[in-house]
Amino acid sequence: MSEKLEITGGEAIARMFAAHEVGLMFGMGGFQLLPFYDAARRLKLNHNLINDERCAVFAADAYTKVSGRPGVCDATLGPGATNLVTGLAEAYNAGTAMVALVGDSHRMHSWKNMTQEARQLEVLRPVVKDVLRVEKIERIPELVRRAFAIATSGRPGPVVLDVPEDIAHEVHAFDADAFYSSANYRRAPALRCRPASSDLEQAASMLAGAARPLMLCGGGVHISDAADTVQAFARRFGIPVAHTMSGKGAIACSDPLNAGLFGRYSRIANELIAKSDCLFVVGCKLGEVATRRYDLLPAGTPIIHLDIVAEEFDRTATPALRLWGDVQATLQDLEERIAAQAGAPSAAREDYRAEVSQAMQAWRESVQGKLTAAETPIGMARLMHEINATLPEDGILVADGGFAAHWGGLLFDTKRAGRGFVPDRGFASIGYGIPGAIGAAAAAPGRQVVSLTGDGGCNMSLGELETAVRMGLAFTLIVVNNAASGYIKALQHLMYGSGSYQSSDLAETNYANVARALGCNGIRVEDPADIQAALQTAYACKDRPTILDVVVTRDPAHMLPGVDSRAAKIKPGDRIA
Ligand SMILES: Cc1ncc(C[n+]2csc(CCOP(=O)(O)OP(=O)(O)O)c2C)c(N)n1
Ligand SMILES: [Mg+2]
Repeated sequence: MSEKLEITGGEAIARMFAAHEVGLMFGMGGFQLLPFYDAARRLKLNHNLINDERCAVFAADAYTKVSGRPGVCDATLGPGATNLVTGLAEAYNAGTAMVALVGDSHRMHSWKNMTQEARQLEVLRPVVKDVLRVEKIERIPELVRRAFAIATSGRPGPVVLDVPEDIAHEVHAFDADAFYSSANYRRAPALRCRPASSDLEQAASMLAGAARPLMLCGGGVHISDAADTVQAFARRFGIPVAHTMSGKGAIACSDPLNAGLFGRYSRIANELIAKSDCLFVVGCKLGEVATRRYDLLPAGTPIIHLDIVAEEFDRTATPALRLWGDVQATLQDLEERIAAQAGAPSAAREDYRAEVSQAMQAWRESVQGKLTAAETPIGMARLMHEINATLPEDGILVADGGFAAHWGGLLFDTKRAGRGFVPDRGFASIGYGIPGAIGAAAAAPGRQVVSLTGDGGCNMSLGELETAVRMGLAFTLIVVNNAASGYIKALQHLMYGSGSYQSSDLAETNYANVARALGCNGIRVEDPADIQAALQTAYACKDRPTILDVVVTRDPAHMLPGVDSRAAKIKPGDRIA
């Protein structure tokens, strides 16, 4: 008979988290989960107080995206639980593996106006992959294992583990050997599946026979940890790679086969899509931004769609062929089949490859003036150019949900394959920049983490700078200071005309001063010639965040990376406003 452990439900949860080798946890306590917190202290788990539960989820989301390990966060019942909603919706839509522990009311008193009580599971249910409620204390090991299994399998996602107060506080004699985990479920993806053999054969012949194939990569490439595979595949067969914001890094942006961002904003990719004779959509849901409101993919061009979720097929485009499988496993199989059918057809595409890298070169030359502009206020293109010039190969750029992500998606250049760009495109909430930087920096000690946020997004999560200081995390937060809810102001400018702005101005704020008051370094940058030195100072700091308050244009006619297709027609030359 196995040894018995007489412990609380809260401690059993903590022991199961330890068994899953969870790294960092973020949360805010309440009475219900106190036994879990006490066990986390005694077991020396890396648990950190966050100031807003939404930010706990954002931090866990970035942690997962950078580390590949499922993020863990927790909240108390009621307002703690409901504060999780926006973050969980992000993780759900983005396919981020995560377990969210949530306290709930004592079952002896539920629905008697218990303090903070709400129908929280009904609120959380639509924004998570699954909700597991613990009704029997002895089932804690089984249900925590189940939570990690669901979170890391198929398309990964967040799972809520709901624990009533009486379960968390009760003591039970557990079998000591109940506290184990399966190695598969400690990382995502837990398992890899492949399309049918006949579908792989057909895909191989379609790709081998195409003169101008083009890969359109989404965030699924990174969820599958498949960037190196995509890059090797593209190089072997001479297939250019365009990407969404989440898919940036599917291939190094510096690679000659990189065609850059496609969709609402694009360098050369949208033109390549128009001329392609076979589009290979890889781990991409083909949503609104990727398809420029569903008008980007030409009706007659055959599409091969590869995704782990079969329900994504035929949602916004009708593929000629559906490949239902994991990106990494499928590309590996496909590589063998194409090679077997056609040898290495990359030589036949020499002209096509040269055309793509020449088009990218021509694009660079056409925007060179913007990239190196000495104007003040500072141009966004110049700022992005300086980030590209200074961030090391293994650096990470986090981007907030506003147009920071669009500018970053369009102009940031990763120097190697992999998730070097971490935007929150699942839900595109503003307020991700600071908690995203916390999660990324905690997941990647020793790597430079830069986060690009608007002033509005910064205001939303400012309290988490205290969290970062307390944790001793070093990252660079660039506040794009335009004293405005800029994206909104720019759209108002486009749609209603100059001067027709409503509720889109922010107060002039010096974020360098704000940062210093919170114990961070703060540097205000008004002259583009000072950006590099400020970035180097920030990179050199190893024990706290450095905030660069970068003063950019207040002119709403010049805020967007291009003309937003929802508000006006895109004209040639509009790519960088
Ligand atoms: C939670 C949330 N509310 C509203 C929006 C709509 N929105 C998109 S961009 C934007 C402007 C945000 O301002 P700021 O963070 O300063 O970025 P800027 O566009 O000025 O660079 C807003 C409000 C959103 N994305 N998320
Ligand atoms: Mg702003």
